[in-house]
Amino acid sequence: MRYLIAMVAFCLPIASMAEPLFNDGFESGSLNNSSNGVSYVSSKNISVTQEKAKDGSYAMKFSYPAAPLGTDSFSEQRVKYPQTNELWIKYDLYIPDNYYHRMDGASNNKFLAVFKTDYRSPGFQVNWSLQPNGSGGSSLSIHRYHNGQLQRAFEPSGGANLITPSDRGTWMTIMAQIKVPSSESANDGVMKMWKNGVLVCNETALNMYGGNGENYTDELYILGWANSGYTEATYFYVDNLLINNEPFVKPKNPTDTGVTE
Ligand SMILES: [Ca+2]
Repeated sequence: MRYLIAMVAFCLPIASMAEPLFNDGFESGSLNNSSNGVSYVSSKNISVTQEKAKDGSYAMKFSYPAAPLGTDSFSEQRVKYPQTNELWIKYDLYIPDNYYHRMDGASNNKFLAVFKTDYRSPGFQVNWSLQPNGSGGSSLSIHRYHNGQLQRAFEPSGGANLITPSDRGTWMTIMAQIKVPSSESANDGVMKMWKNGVLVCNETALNMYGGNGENYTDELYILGWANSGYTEATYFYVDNLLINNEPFVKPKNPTDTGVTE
């Protein structure tokens, strides 16, 4: 009997692949891809290029022009999607071989923002930012609003070394889960992030209520404003962008996290 159970378990699929709402490897050579109500809506210093790709021939390029000390740089891609309380995003990110996060006054740089369209307050709005670590690399920090009030930013446990010298000139896989809190008084908002399958942010008790009628998300942007600016022109690439409103791999039972990396 035990043997039979083992055989049955062996034959069952470990996990079923959920077809995501959106899956773009940029092989069309453009940002015209759209599916299930997900599409690109605003680009700043963005192109689709064959200069680098994680897979295939094309990837999305983020171009930050060189900026003298005291000035900022900007490159950002926005994506809109149907209104949801929970968002999953996954992408491969190429860290430039000349990546150097300088300290220059306000030096926090946007990394990934998730919000309710029109990016105002009140309205659901959270982001992960990068803080300079003093040696050219970057740590993570969490920013969020609760009912229109900006909350104290902090570094999540595990987020100290998101980008290190050894990441320069390499691809990393970023995955994130964002879940809005269930009510104004509930501290159950979720912001999780994985780098190469390792949790670098595991916040599951956040107050980040969007406001009455505003407690959902329907837009995000990747990278964005760099308050530090970059001394040299700095180019990131993104490939294999996946967006969904549930885990990318459905768990085989409710106790699994749905994360198999
Ligand atoms: Ca590609």
